[in-house]
Amino acid sequence: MEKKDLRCRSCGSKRLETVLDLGRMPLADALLTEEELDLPEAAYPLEAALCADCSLLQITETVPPEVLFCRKYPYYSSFSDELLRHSRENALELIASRGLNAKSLAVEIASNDGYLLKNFVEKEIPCLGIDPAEGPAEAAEKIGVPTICAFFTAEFANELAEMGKRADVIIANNVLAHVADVRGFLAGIRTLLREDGVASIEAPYVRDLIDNCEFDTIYHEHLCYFSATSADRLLRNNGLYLNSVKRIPIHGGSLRLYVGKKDEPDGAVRALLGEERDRGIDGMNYYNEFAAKVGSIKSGLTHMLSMLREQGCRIAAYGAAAKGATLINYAGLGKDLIDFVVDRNTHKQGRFMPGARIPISGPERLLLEQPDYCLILAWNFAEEIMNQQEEYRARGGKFILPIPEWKIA
Ligand code: JHZ
Repeated sequence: MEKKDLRCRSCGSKRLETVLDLGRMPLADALLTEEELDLPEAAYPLEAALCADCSLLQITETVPPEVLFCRKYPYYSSFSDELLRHSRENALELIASRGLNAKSLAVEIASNDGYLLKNFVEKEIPCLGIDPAEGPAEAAEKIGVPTICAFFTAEFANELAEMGKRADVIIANNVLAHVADVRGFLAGIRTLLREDGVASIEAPYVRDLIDNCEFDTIYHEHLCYFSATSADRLLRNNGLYLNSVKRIPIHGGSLRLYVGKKDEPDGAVRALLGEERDRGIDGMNYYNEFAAKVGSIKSGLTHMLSMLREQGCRIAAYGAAAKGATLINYAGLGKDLIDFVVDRNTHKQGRFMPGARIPISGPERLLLEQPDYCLILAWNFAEEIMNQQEEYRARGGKFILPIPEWKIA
């Protein structure tokens, strides 16, 4: 059904069809302080819709970016060893393949706490991070990663270009999908990128989202959910080209898009576009069963946790992740079912999950209290988490994975 006044974020079409409606949800990273527990909490509609013209899956609500990403943004990339490893490989591959040296410039948009650019600093390759979140940007500066605390926009790119800056490589991981003015963002990349430069862009892959029912990765920060097809169309319409692509496992399955100013697609791009065409990823049929599957994850999970509770079990959760906020709030998992959440990120500890208001502690609490079960909300890092928590398991603790359907790990 056509949605009044709503237009596709990529192509401007009005033909948006609802794929999943999660109702009103709090902001996933708006972790509460103790004082805020007495105050009302904002909630916004969270609905994903498919564009019948360019096939981009997107949410319909746009929360102002200043509300989402600036003050008190609690996400710091460096708390996952796996992400650090992944990012180092990303950096080293770009350095080698592009022959970067002391005369080059690498720019990262959404550079967070310097988790990736520190590899360029180590190799003495000039780099610049850009990130609007004050805390993470300060942390990056502290470890020697030059960082400007700002949103990356077309205007901002013009200012950098006027200062004589041109990038050989632009890295934009987990940010394209977050940007409301996506066309301005891409115009900025065009301005800043050298003629023969490459932009390396990572974004969660909509195919993994649908096939593995990763519905909890839908939250207000994530405006778009890309396929190679929808990304290719968006880029082309903005004077940039998808020239190579990789499927990568990070964050439950992502795409790494290699983008340039000339139209030179390689075999990997042609193959993936072909696969997506064969699967019908640009049509509503691909998304038809998704909402029903999400509904059954919700009922299965709440039923199982309620049964455990009735048996007198203590249940905790691991990972105060943004996706965790979607999962617990959509499934209605409150303090009555989950006693506490643990997270290594010290900026999240002492705060409370939005909506459900479950307290967040350091991971040591698992061994101190030894709950019978621990639901892994950051399931994308399940292996890393379970390896760290061998002692909890050795003492009889059990991990539960919530998706694509709950299982005891
Ligand atoms: P994590 C993030 O989403 C951030 P989130 C952002 N919203 C985005 O776009 C996506 O990624 C792609 C903790 N942890 O990264 C750290 C431990 O405590 O899966 C994090 O708080 N111990 C911008 O927030 C959380 O879990 C560990 O051993 O959904 C993981 O959050 C590990 C590995 C992680 O994503």
